[in-house]
Amino acid sequence: MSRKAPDDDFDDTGLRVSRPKEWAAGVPGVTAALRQSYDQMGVTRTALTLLRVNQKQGFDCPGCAWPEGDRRHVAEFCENGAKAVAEEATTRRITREFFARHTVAELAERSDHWLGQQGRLTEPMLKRAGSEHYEPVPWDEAFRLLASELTALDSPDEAVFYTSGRTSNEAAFAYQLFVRAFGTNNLPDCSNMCHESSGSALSETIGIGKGSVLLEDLDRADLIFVVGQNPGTNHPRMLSALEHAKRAGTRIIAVNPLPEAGLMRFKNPQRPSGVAGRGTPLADRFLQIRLNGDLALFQALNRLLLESDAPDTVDHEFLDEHVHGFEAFREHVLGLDWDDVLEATGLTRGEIAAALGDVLGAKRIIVCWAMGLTQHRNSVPTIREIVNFLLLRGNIGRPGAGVCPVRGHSNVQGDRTMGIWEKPKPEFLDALAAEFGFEPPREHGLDTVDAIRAMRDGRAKVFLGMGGNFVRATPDSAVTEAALRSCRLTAQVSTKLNRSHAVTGDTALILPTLGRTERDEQASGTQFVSVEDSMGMVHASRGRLAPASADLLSEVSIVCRLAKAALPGSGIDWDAMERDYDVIRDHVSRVVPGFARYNARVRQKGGFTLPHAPRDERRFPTATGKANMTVNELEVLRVPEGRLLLQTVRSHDQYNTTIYGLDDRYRGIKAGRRVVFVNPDDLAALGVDDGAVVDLVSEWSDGVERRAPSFRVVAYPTARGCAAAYFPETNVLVPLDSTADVSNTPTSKSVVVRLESGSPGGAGAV
Ligand SMILES: Nc1nc2c(c(=O)[nH]1)N[C@H]1C(S)=C(S)[C@@H](COP(=O)(O)OP(=O)(O)OC[C@H]3O[C@@H](n4cnc5c(=O)[nH]c(N)nc54)[C@H](O)[C@@H]3O)O[C@H]1N2
Ligand SMILES: Nc1nc2c(c(=O)[nH]1)N[C@H]1C(S)=C(S)[C@@H](COP(=O)(O)OP(=O)(O)OC[C@H]3O[C@@H](n4cnc5c(=O)[nH]c(N)nc54)[C@H](O)[C@@H]3O)O[C@H]1N2
Ligand SMILES: [Mo]
Repeated sequence: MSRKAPDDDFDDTGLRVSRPKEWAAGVPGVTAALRQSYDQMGVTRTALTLLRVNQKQGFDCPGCAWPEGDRRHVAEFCENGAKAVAEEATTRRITREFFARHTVAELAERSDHWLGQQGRLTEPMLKRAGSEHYEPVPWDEAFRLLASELTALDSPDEAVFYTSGRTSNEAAFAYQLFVRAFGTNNLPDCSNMCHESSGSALSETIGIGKGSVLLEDLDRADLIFVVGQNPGTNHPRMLSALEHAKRAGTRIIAVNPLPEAGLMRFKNPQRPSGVAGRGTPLADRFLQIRLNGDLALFQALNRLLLESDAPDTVDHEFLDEHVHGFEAFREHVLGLDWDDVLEATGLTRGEIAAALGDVLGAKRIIVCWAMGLTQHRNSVPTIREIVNFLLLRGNIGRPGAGVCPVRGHSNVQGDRTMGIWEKPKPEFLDALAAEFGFEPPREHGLDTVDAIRAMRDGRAKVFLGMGGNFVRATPDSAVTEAALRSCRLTAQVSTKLNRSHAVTGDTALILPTLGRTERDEQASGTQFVSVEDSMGMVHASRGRLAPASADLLSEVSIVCRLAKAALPGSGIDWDAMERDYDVIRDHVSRVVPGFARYNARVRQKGGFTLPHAPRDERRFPTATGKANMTVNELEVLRVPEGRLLLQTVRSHDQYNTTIYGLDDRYRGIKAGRRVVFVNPDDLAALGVDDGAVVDLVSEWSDGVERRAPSFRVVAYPTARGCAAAYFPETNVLVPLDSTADVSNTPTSKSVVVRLESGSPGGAGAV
């Protein structure tokens, strides 16, 4: 099944490949960001806007969820944060004439890059059933239409309410309240594709699905593992924190199939030495692991720790007092097969022994991770094994130690805290019921993968997206697109145009909204919103720019007005919430634990930190009342002869499905995205030349052929047997049913592929 990909994705006539970089940031980083910002917003607006990023009276950077801490520089932004801001604060506009010029079908043929470059959406638009164009629609009519489609459903469970992680706490709380008052828990979110595996593993083992370290802990750690993460591109401000920690004496081990530039050396653009010198080497040790090898690595370290006769390798006092399941874990790990470990990791015993040396020399250890760990079938067991590793030496619940899942979207963690979750806890629903006087649905709702299945099978008929780009972020693009197209109505609350506006149900709505950078005026005055970062810090975000158009509504307004139209008798005062966001925060303070006096505390300098029982008091609110050690079976992921294990990653010039540009500077790619990185020895073994053009064909047990045509092969120092290519172009290769055990996250980092020679249609294995 070959699918024509959108036009200029294929236009890689200018594609140039050069040697990958060995360091990140520094002057090229800053100039690249400023060039992009000038292009999008002009010089004055650039200066005014970037000076407000992450400042105490400014707005929260929409780039990532890394915390700000107290070390804010005058210009606390990074290259990629600046690009995210420029993308939103652009002066380009999409008007009704644009939609009159382009049919919806034509927009569906355009690339993600082209769609994003058209500018900000400016007024609500409607595509009527049978029509080929979007046309302007007044807000009231849009809400009436959406409300009437929702209330006409046979059951509230036939509607799907998606959320992406840029939504503020205030909007998220109001949104989930509306959805539950409407009568369903169908609240899938981007987290289902992102850190769901972390949440699942951590809730079971330590009793809370969030990381247990604060920024200052990084400086206190003796050893930090950075596993399955590319911070140079995706969390650049984390590099400053790592550099700071290194100067305080911390060692760093990077675990990754790719020698990512940011993990190797860092030139801090905010210090003179970073501009001129060679920068700071970051990783003291680089373990070039095979994709999916991390469970084996940490299990091997655990076995070596248990067998070591060095003094105090295991913290028995901590285990006795706080941990359940040590004996079963011990027995299992001692039976670990070394051949399996070496095959799964691709590492030597010597490399693992050397890492053990670092571990034994460290009293305090932090493990950081991101998508390299969460998007595999065995992600939950892998993260559970990391928890075992930390518990063994008492490394949770004391300074300088702990788990650090590094979140993606800037408020993805806050959205969950506010109740955006298809599996809400009974205590949360009880509190909601008490506060608002209605009985919320108790049955769990659909997550992202199950929502696609439900739409595909006709069990869900209306889709509303609160931000994000559902069609493009999800796996199995052909299946997902068909699922969306079979809906009666699809509606998107968005700042920018994307493919989810072009792959629609019979009727479609675009509901344009304010971004983080913009002033939010309501009847009671100028509003601010709040967000929670990756480390559980909550703080205010104030937009200052004039809105991109006078006809935009805030996300809160959109939710409240829709709720009024759809639920006229709900008895909930939506007007009060819209008028003054303090009213929403007062509700939150009574419903969500940790938010007492929300309005007062969010106005304090720097905001406030949410409680975290394991971190604050070594208390583990799990089913056993203790931290749980677990038994995790190691199953080596064996790839058939002649096949490679493909991971789908981000380039340096994209934000998820938003493509800023066609370069991936650190990996040496210019002016093209259809590239596949393969180890030169694998190319030799497969008989494929560097620079050849191949189709990527994924192999999965359902026998369906999934093909991504025309990728240029780039010989690259990735681990043997592994390949990498960019998403979303490769989402077509990820089978919908290939998901992580327990968390149901698509396995975007382990897709078995073969390379076939030739371009679209491809012929013959090479
Ligand atoms: N500029 C920018 N910033 C972003 C984003 C963006 O797109 N652009 N996206 C945001 C979001 S939503 C998220 S979730 C984060 C994502 O942040 P990352 O997780 O850093 O993003 P990926 O590009 O998916 O990179 C995955 C990394 O894990 C490695 N890896 C893959 N598989 C394995 C494995 O099996 N084992 C190990 N040890 N390593 C592995 C890859 O080589 C790569 O370095 O970034 C956030 N920040
Ligand atoms: N193959 C593969 N697939 C993946 C991944 C992968 O690594 N590999 N990563 C997964 C991950 S980690 C994630 S988080 C998901 C991301 O999935 P999503 O969050 O759904 O996707 P984004 O690309 O971040 O969404 C971009 C759109 O959000 C809208 N937007 C931006 N800012 C705002 C705002 O302030 N308000 C509103 N209402 N809209 C806004 C814009 O219209 C923009 O086009 O993708 C997942 N998909
Ligand atoms: Mo993410």
